[in-house]
Amino acid sequence: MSEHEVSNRPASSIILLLSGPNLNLLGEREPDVYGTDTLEDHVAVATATAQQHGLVLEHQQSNLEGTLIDLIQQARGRCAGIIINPGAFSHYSWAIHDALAVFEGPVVELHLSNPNAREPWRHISVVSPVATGTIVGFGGHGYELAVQAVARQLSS
Ligand code: CA2
Repeated sequence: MSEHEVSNRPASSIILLLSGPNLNLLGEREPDVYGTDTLEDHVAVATATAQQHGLVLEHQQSNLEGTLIDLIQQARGRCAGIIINPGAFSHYSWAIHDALAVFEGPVVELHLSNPNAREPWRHISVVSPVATGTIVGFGGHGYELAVQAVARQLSS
């Protein structure tokens, strides 16, 4: 590329994977709903998929809404994309909605289960309107799909 050509490639190759409340318990309880894999297992899949695309995956889990918001804010200008499973915050955290709304890169909302097929209160996501796209109901495979989706968004 000459010095006058403009690249569409983002300056950063970091994908931030955020896991919300109680996801640290994966593999311990409710295997019928969330499977037997641990969060560590899912992060390993996401990390390997990112590497295949020349990207670097960073993962953070928090049970605290404010911590997740701080991490989203700190990703601005530093990370190329965000994958977030906001857990139950998906259904009522307008503060996470507002933080994601000002992130400049692609945002994938990820759920292990399909909340739309569960209790009515899980049918609403306040995060979905500010996500580039949403992946739900594919269990652990969703982590691979989410990284692939971000990689495709970044290369288009
Ligand atoms: O399906 C998903 O990924 C969810 O984000 C999981 C959240 C739930 O509130 C959302 O509606 C859908 C809950 C995560 C709690 O995970 C646990 C794992 C093991 C034991 C207990 C909870």
